[in-house]
Amino acid sequence: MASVKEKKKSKATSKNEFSKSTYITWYETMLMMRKFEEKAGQLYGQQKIKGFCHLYIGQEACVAGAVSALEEGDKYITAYRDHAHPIALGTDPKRIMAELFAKETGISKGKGGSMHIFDKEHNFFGGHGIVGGQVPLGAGIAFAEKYNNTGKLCICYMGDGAVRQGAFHEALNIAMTMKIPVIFVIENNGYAMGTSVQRTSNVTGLDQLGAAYEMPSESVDGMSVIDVHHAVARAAERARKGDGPTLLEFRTY
Ligand SMILES: Cc1ncc(C[n+]2csc(CCOP(=O)(O)OP(=O)(O)O)c2C)c(N)n1
Ligand SMILES: [Mg+2]
Repeated sequence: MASVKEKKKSKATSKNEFSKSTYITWYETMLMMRKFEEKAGQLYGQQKIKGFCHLYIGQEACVAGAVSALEEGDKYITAYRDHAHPIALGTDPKRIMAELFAKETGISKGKGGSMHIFDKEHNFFGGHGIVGGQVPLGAGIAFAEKYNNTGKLCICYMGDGAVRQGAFHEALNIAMTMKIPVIFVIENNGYAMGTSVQRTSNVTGLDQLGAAYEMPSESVDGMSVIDVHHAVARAAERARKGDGPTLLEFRTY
């Protein structure tokens, strides 16, 4: 299976207009993610995969639509729900599966397991088990791109649980102040383990959290690969122009 990146030949000409190959690539990539996760879930249930194993079933469009909207060389970082991102970026799924089995042939040499998939060659910087831990790291990676004048950006994913961490707010503040080329993506799947978004804050529309920093923010249908693509493309354009970060809430499940 070719990655979204390899097959990305045509750009959107206008809203909701994509080439046949883009639709097919989205479909193939999301299907590969789904099949990979179904198999991982089955093997975890059989206790053949040890440790933790967080699946991405249902959230596939959040990654597929972003990869198609970004450029080669842009960086990706996420939390522990991290099997799908490298699949879309072109990592051999066999090396991800080998990692789940703690094999030396795994993409993190078998030392990381499910929560710590890394593939620098494909611009994937993990795979982080500490909720919110990757948010300042994502801002830092993006800062390096700005400092080195590469024209590239970093897209930093997190769950809805991460936005209640102080590090999230610190990262947003410094990123907006320094106009760092980072796209913060909150995958709002309604729950942080068993705790619903409503139980953790008075503010449940998570795109509103950008307002304190005057950060451009949008709430997006994360179940629509097309909406995700357009939102990420808009954010990327801002980042590359030097206008700094964007906060995107992807509503997903
Ligand atoms: C700092 C920290 N506190 C607590 C935990 C335990 N923990 C693991 S997953 C999780 C919930 C995170 O939910 P969310 O960010 O919404 O991600 P989702 O699993 O929904 O993708 C928590 C609290 C942790 N890993 N790190
Ligand atoms: Mg969540």
